[in-house]
Amino acid sequence: PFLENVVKHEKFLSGEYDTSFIDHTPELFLFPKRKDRGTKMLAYIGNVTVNGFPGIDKSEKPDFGKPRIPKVNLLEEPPAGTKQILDERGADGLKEWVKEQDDVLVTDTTFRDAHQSLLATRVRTVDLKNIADASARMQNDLFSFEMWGGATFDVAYRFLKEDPWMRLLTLREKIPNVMFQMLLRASNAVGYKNYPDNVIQEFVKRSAYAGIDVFRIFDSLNWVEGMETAITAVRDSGKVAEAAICYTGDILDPTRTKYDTDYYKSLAKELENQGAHILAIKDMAGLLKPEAAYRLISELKDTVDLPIHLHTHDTSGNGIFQYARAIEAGVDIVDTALGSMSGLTSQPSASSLAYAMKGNTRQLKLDVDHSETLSHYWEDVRKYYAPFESGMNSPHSEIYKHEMPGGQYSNLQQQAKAVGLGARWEEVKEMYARVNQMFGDIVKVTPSSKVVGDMALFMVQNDLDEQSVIEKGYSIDFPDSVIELFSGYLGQPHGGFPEDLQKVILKGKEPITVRPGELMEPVDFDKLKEELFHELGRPVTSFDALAHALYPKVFKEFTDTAAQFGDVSVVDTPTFFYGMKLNEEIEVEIETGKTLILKLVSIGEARADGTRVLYFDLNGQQREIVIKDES
Ligand code: 3PY
Ligand code: ZN
Repeated sequence: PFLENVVKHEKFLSGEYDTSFIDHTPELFLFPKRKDRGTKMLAYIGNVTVNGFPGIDKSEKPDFGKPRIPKVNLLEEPPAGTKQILDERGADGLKEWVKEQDDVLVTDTTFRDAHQSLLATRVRTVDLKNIADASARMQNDLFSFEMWGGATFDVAYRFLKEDPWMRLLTLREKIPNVMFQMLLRASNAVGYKNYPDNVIQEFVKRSAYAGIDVFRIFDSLNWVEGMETAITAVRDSGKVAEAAICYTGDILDPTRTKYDTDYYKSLAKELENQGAHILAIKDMAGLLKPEAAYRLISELKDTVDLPIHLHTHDTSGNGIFQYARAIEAGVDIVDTALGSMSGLTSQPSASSLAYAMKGNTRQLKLDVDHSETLSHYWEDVRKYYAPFESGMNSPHSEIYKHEMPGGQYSNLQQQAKAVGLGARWEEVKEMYARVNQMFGDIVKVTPSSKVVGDMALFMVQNDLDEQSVIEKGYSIDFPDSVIELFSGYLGQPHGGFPEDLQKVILKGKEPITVRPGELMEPVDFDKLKEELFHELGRPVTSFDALAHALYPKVFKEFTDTAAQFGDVSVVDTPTFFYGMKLNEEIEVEIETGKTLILKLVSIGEARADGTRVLYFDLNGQQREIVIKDES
């Protein structure tokens, strides 16, 4: 436990320690109460075996077989890649290097947006870790792995009961050669509301330190003022500030004048002036039609002197066509996913795009054979997450009408099910488009998209339409997120809020028009750590304090689960979701070199008090675990 405390200590992790570290760090001698990790693990497994996993219909554990992990030589270091270029030349040097490339560079989103968009963000660290050695060696020519941020942070704590910082540290250790990229929601960090400036600064500093190289920063209303703090913090940390324009509307439609090419050009110029190293076009819903991509990228190339990184979602099925036209127009970097995790609400397939570009002057910087081999692993692993699939199995051109971000589709569908609207999903989607118009046609991306989604669910549930919202508005208790948006707490939309709607939502309260961060008290991190230290009875890292500052309730629930069940991130995914079958034997590596061998021997009858006794073999010794049967 002492060594564990040392390696987990933030001074040790940050490299800010010297020979007096041990003498001056008394908390290193604070050992957690002697916990029996084996018993806690059995309690977790016993509980899922008897009661199932939330959100998954309880069923016998399917037989998934072993996923295909390509063999690589671990004795050989992964070949040098973009991470080394960044470390040697700095962010400006990296930017120049990108500009010099003739090939189209590729970001692989399999570790983040692909599963956020296809599998409700549920992919667990253990499944990323198991393929990381191979990915480092077989995808060494990527521009970056997008592997963190967006919804992954919150979902890790909330649903997977694992620590996202550990995900970052674990993958960084295994993939030292390719840049790591995250999605940062500017002043909303990885949350759904604005935070005080010092939370954003601290978050960027710690993420950079823990392994993030490229920060894609966007504001959910394209409000540049809301992006300044984050861009500056990234620049100060020496990392790559990739400032994003969120694409909405349709520049090809002369009747949709609100978001025209000039609007995007002036945004791009502002972001360049803010100090962006790279400009991202974030087509979060996949609305950028191929010809629009060609025109937009061509115009932006003439407007700014920055590399351009294009991100889309393939919901309409037009993703490859879009990228091909963008490549002709000179785009520098595109986002793709490995074949088996691509398409539909996810990114276009890397290998399909590479084949589609054969014979063109510009080629993708990508090893197609390696991508295909790695795709087999994800084909196998994706099956574990089948209960979180959205059910969409063909391209949906209706996306051009409802404009729902790919990353939101499967998540909002889960939300709809949770409030009993699963069967009315078609109505919810249609209402989503109507709410957008009601809100004045806003940019829809987290968190503004979540507000539109919340309002759509609310209106379907309460049988409301545009007219009744205005007429009965004063007596309606609007969802909190809607009140926050219209109060100005997510920033200012292009063109302002519709006034009549704002009045009924705010019911006399004055909205703000300044940057919300200006009005918020900074978080006192030292005090917070001290409080958490007493509450949790264990050493508290800056990572913990940040998680608490972002989502106090979710973090508290996470620490409660960890106290009850230990670190559940180490258990394999089928067991995590389904528990164990009778007489099944599994192995769980609870730390490097320390493995538990578990067998479920029998499950007792339910007793009068509603409990059951489960008998396990744990490393050859019999253990009894009492589980409350919730059925
Ligand atoms: C996120 O913010 O999580 C997104 O993926 C937005 O597209
Ligand atoms: Zn996306």
